[in-house]
Amino acid sequence: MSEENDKEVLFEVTEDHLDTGLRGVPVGTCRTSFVDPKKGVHYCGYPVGDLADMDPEDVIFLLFEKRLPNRQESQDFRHELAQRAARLPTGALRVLESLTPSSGHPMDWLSIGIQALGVAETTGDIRADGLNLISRMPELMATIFRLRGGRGLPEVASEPERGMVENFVHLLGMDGVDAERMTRTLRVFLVLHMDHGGGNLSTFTGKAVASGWASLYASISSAMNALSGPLHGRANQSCLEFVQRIGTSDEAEVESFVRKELAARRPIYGFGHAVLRAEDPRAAAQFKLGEEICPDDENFQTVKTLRIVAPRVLSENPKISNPNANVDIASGTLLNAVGFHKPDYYTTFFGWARVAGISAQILDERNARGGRGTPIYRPKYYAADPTIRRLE
Ligand code: AMX
Repeated sequence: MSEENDKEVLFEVTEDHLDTGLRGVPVGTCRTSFVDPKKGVHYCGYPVGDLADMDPEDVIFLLFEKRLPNRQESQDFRHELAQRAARLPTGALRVLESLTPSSGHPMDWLSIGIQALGVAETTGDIRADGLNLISRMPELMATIFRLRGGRGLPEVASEPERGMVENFVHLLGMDGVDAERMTRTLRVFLVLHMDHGGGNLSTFTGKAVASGWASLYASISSAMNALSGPLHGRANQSCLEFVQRIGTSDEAEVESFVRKELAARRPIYGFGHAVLRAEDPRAAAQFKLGEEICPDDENFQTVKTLRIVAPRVLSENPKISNPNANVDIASGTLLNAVGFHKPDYYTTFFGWARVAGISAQILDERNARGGRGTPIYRPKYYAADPTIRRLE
């Protein structure tokens, strides 16, 4: 405790913290989730691994209400989401249809789609806007997948009462896939990716934009742009590409590949983390799911070997704070195994999941200070020239 004001000193900011992307500098509190460096992310106190097999709708309820629903509440909430899932407004569809199918990254489409929905549907009530957007995501996602693939708008009517993931798979209308396996994989993927504390770039960006009282849609669209970067959400796309380049599950060959990549100063995708200091429980949950849905898949065999080999090799470098598997190690492999063969779409699933967590966090910040909301974000920047700094 400092003697002056009886407040606990959480962190001493020194000059070394400047220009480090706010690394580790505390800036707020988060009610939806926290990340324990050893045990990973917890949603409202629940370790994420314990939630992995739950209905995504129940986990969304948890993030908004800070408790799990009982059976009746669960049914009511699913019904509420289904009611909110009116057909996408024509204006938003026209915006997406006007884009050239093969152009841009799918994350650009997602961000544009959310912004276009906001043009048509913003009410200004953050809770209602958040739940409306969450409920429209299955159709928005399926529309983006289909239009980009040159397959036109969904050919079947939206059936939101099926459940969010079930409706997405239904609207996607992909031939030759096992819809049950696809649904199972996406349900777990969504739950595992919904939230990760307040300071990750996309969440922080969404909340920063929202703090100026921008609309929920504008804030989430901004968050999706933040997520689209290769150092952030787009790493899950790189991971599968990396695994496919390895092309073997032989331990000695995988080790030799890892050593060559490190010698060439390239990252070992799927390993390391800015905050976690042990294997990410979200990685463990996906390995468990892989054993269930695709135990013989070649890429899955490779990531299983990588999980053994890479931490051993990365540990040789004392600079690497966490040599263990992160969330991205197996997600691309699983998505590919159930029929999503284009890695550039993987980050949109991450984005879909995060819409829930970021919306819930924006709502919490808007309700803070007795309803006045968290003040507009305004961190301090010093002049780069230290002589001017001294004059301040
Ligand atoms: N492969 C190669 N080098 C690695 C590494 C890895 N998996 N993990 C860490 N390092 C290197 C860093 O690049 C850094 O090198 P530098 O000093 O030359 O800049 C050094 O080890 C120390 O890094 P760190 O403090 O342990 O981690 P960080 O916070 O700087 O970086 C991360 C974290 C995730 C960017 C890094 O571990 C990495 O690049 N991993 C591979 C890419 C990946 O899987 N990304 C997905 C992360 C999960 C997510 O957020 N989606």
